Amino acid sequence: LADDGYRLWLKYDPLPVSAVQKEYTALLTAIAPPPSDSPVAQTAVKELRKGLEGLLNKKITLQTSVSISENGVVFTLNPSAKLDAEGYHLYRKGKQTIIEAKTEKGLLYGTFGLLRHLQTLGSLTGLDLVSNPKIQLRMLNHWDNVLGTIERGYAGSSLWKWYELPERMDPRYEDYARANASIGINAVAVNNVNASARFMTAEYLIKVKALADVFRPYGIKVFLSVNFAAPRILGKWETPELKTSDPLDPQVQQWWKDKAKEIYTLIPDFGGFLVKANSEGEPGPQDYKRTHADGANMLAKAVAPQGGVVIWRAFVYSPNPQGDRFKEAYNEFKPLDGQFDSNVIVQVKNGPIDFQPREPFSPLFGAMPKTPLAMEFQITQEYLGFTTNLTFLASMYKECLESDTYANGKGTTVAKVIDGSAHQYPLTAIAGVANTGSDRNWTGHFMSQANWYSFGRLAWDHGLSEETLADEWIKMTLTRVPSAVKTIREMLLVSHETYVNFTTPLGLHHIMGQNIHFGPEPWLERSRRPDWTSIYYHRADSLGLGFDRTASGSNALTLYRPEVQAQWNNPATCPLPYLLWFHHVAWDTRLSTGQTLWNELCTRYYEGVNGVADLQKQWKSVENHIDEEIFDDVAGRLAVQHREALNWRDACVLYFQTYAKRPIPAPYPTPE
Ligand code: GCW
Repeated sequence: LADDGYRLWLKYDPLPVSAVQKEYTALLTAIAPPPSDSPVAQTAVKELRKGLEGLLNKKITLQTSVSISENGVVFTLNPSAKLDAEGYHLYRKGKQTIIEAKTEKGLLYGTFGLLRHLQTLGSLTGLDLVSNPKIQLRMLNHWDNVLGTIERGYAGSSLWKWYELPERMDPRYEDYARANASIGINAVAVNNVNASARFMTAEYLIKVKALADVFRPYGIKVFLSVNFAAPRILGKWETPELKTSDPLDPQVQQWWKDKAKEIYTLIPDFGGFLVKANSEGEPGPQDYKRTHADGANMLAKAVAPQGGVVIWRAFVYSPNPQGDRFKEAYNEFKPLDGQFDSNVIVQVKNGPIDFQPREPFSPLFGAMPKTPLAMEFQITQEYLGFTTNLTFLASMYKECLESDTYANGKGTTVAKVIDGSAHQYPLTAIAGVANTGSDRNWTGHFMSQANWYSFGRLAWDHGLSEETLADEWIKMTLTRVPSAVKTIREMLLVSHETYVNFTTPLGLHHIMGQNIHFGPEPWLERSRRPDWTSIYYHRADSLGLGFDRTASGSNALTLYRPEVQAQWNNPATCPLPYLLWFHHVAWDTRLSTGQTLWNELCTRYYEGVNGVADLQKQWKSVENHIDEEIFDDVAGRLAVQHREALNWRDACVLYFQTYAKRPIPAPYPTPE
């Protein structure tokens, strides 16, 4: 049967006969469930049995116990184990294979850990694997709307069928929860941050409760994005009528407290609120001359009695032709450090602008020691080629997480900021904007499943390398033939840089098509706002290219620690990936590659396209090892990507040439 991609990495087809497969078959014969009837523990048992029966192609019995001299898997709930609450320890004792954890959730993650070990053909001999999550809240943010559309979603429509809920429960809700649990995701915000106030109505809350009930046995908490003006919008229908959403108004505060109570009655483990306020036209506390802290703290007080948290986004920027959007979030949030209630987390996008193919890390990381900062990555490929481009994002996530903020001196990486170790944050969180949708294979581009997978795994352990993540995903999802694994791994690892090369090389950014954020539009000069044009960002002129963010320009570089500034503020030594982020460079300046800026720019665009052709060749070479349906799907999308890459290259090279007035260097052909 052809594989339609629905099962993601949870494929439990029988393992081919091999030494390890024989080892598994001999050792894993029965399961002794944990002494707990919690739904999460039951999920763990159900998943382990399903996985083993599939992979080993035999019945696995459940036994009340498996003794030390019997082959089998034993779940051990040990509250005094030296593990974090959700961590696990997999090891062998006599003939037993043990999944040990302090909590039922730990057992669930341990189960998926063991299955992953088998799916990637790890040996059971000497098995001794301890794993603890480095970040507490590992979240997906869905930008899903009431009408079933998804903002910046490209894989079909929303998974949530609001009009059917709560009476009809699509079985897919549970499949979704399984997939998330298997990679350690434990929280989801189900609706768009550009939030409809409807999600706060009784009509919708029972729908959300129905989803929460499906997710709970998989260890997943539900959050809701809120419209800050909900009291005013919905208060119109209440008596007495509420005419404001001012966070300092006692009636508004009471409205939110009552709302929180209503939600917690339905969903006792409700996670809390996610808020986009005073950003891109959304309402917020500034509408009433209050600060982000006033707004966040008001909501925080509403959910505090039930242990909820408020995740307040820092994605803010106002139109200022003289200013630099790069600095806006920093300027608005940095002064508020220390003013937020203890159950508020501020969620910051990885870069200072907006999920561009490549951005330096946001200067807020390391700058707010008294406020827990969460990372927001995009998994959906808004600026990364939608579902027609193979772009493995683990490389991009790692580049950001491993960037050094120097906040406490050398080695204070972004990862250490968000995992709480740098500033001892009591709360830690990381969010990925989901790339899932109603497409049969969940993510549109089959290979984009790897981005969902890698996000979850990195949220659990940011120390995992992109090579490891690629390997795991390929073996669990596509093939275990070593030569094919190697080729596909190489494809994944180079894919992000390839995409950057044919779209925004050398630190260019925000030159994409304006409305749908697809394809090139570097020539865009006019828009409703200056910072929604392209020329604002690339600043091409007869002299050169790039945004000067040094002291002679916007001076945004000073938002970083001196050590970071020292790396980036000299155009001669600034790493090339960030060059045009920080410097306006003359066309004839010689770069560290030995080429002039103009020639290097052309080279990157042309080599980017050649890189896509290489991906096509590599994919063709593994054809015999890949399911036919998946092979054809990816091959087709790579061909589309090649066409799109040519379009990017020709559009950008010809456009920038009108300023550079220099020939395209040999051996590259001039576009027609
Ligand atoms: O990247 C931009 C998107 C908007 C999005 C916004 C945000 C949800 O183009 O669609 O709105 O970011 O993150 O709030």
